Amino acid sequence: MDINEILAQVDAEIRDIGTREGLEEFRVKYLGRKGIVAQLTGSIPTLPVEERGRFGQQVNALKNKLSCLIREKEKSLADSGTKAASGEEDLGMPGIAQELGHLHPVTQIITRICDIFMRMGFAVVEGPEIENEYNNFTGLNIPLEHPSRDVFDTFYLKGGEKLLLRSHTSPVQIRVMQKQKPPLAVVVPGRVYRPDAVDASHSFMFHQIEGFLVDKGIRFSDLKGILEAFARAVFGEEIKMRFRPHFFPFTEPSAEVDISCIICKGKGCSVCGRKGWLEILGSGMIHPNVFKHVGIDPEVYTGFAFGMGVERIAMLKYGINDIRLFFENDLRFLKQF
Ligand code: 2U9
Repeated sequence: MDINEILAQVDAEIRDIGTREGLEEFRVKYLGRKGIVAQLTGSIPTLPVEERGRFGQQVNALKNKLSCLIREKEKSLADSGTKAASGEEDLGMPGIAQELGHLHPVTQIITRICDIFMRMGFAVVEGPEIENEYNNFTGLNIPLEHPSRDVFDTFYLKGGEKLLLRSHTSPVQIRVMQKQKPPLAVVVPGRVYRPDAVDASHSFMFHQIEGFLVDKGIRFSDLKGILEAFARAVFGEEIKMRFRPHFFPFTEPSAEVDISCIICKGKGCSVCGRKGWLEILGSGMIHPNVFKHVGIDPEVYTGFAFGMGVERIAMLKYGINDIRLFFENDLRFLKQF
């Protein structure tokens, strides 16, 4: 076996190897116990004495060269394996998917509730969050020194004109009634502001949906029918409803509306505070003074109005116990809707 031929042949042979298994075969062929290098070494004693030294050096050189080639090949095979694993060169790997977002749960509920009322013939109207005192208070039969102003207290803006952040969406109803004459059926979604300390059930900003319907001959029974259809669409056909007398300055008579507890079906549990009922909204017949403020004759027209907190509806529907979750932008919460 000519050692120079072998030296020339190993370069070409190792270049064509593409797998670890192939490299191992190559190693065994040359450096194995019965491999070519072992055979060459074993042939040394058969050579004439004067050739043995030079031949032995050549065998050693071959051995070193093979070890070097094998080490380099091992490294290059490992590198290409890592690249494939990291996706750098694996063209068959799927791309990195862009995560799809979705609407905020409060926006989803607003859309759903507005849809329910639109199907019953209501229009959806929005209005400004910065309001004047007349639209937020006086026009709604909440006079300047009246104690009921406290309930609807809000944040005031600096400046000469008394501007404020609306504490309910009712000013939009005033704006609508000033511009348009009955018959009117409108729902108003939007942000409202109250100077409340933040806790599990209070926030200085939350969302309301208020609605009103004005025409000749509108009665409390119309209010009951519309609200019952609404509550059944949101909470299910099997719920019961009750109207409790209440006071609001802008409606008379007024009522708070409860549904039978969606958890215990009215038997009493920790969610409904053992009462069996959950308060979902406030309502009533629009006060004659409100009609007078907007130039609608209360002797000719009557109407009902209602209002609800959107976060409260969402909390009841989905069993959420802390309003702050809606505003913290924690994706672990938001992704559930
Ligand atoms: C006009 C006339 C009457 C809107 C109404 C309520 C009752 C009510 C609260 C529910 C929970 C607000 O979010 S909440 O704190 N709202 O109870 N709102 S009647 O009555 C109106 C509105 C506009 C012109």
